[in-house]
Amino acid sequence: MVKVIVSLLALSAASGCKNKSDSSTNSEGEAHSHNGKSHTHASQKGPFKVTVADHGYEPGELMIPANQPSEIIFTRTSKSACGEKVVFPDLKLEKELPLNTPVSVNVTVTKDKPIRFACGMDMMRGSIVAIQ
Ligand SMILES: [Cu+2]
Repeated sequence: MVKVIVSLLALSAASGCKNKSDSSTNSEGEAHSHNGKSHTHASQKGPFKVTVADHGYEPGELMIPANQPSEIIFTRTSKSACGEKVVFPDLKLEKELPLNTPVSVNVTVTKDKPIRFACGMDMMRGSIVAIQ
């Protein structure tokens, strides 16, 4: 239980960090730079979406930028009870996914360590991997 609380605090800190970087760049929301080099396309910015469909997670492998907090929005469109919960074993995090209701999760992925997720029964599985 303590670990779950710690994870939630970490998520809050992550979103706070995102807000801080937004204000420090003082951009219009389009420009994006790391170390002065602009290289990230608009399509690589969050939020990123995962649909929980009858056949599983779509996409099953989600590519997001490495080393920065990103918002992932899960929406369950399948009426099957299988997808009612999404579990992130690496993050010690679980989220309930009400039908057709977007649920957001903030994660930071590193290149060497994809973040796995699965349904509550560990039947459907997906992962979040880092792109450059
Ligand atoms: Cu399941």
